[in-house]
Amino acid sequence: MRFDVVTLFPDMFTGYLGQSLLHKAIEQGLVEVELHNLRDWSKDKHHNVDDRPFGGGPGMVLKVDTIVECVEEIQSQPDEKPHLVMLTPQGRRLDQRVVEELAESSRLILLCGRYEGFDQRVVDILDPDEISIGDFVLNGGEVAAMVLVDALVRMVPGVLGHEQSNQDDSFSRGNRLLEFAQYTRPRDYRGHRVPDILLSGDHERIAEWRKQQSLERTQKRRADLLDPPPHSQDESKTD
Ligand code: 6GU
Repeated sequence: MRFDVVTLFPDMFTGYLGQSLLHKAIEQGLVEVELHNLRDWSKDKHHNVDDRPFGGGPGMVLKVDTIVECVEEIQSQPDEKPHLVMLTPQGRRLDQRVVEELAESSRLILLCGRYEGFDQRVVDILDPDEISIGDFVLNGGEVAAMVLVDALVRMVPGVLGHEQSNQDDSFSRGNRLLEFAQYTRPRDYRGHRVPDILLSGDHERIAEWRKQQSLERTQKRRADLLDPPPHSQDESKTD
């Protein structure tokens, strides 16, 4: 899976890309991430990428020409046509279903916004898949893009090393339950003991107990997952 990330702050990604699971996936050639500094596509002598909004108002708007030309250049590479994603609070909300849908593309371009957002003509011309990671406001799309990359690389075969684990996770395909409680050694910490059943060696009863735990947790914390409203996000598709 290949990502082309368009951002004004490529350095925000380097720590994240250099660590742990993602670092390994990149080394193994399972994942490729190319960072593009939007400022490099600016044509004016001060390398400006933003300007004041027509009609007035606070903040700055990302200019249409820089972004369109940057994306067109990335799209002109001869491989498979990438799926273009724009990270914006105006987008459809990311959930595991959307992650699974996006994971079907082997190439994605991720556009990270800043300031008051993009000139509307970026959307009109490039028709990106606009994605938001939730109903709150971030300072820019970079952290949201990292969230998306993190969720997507888990879907790439070979990245996790133990494929069972992403099937078991809360929210994976068909599974809408929260995870059961996990324990490891010691068996007793300050009087907080590991439930006896987990030490019993009876795998059938353990599986039953875990299932029950998942259900109870979900009922208590996220009843909406058990009883989704009709015509919820699962049916809606915006593109
Ligand atoms: Cl993708 N961008 C920004 N700036 N804020 C957000 C977001 C994205 N998703 C939720 N809030």
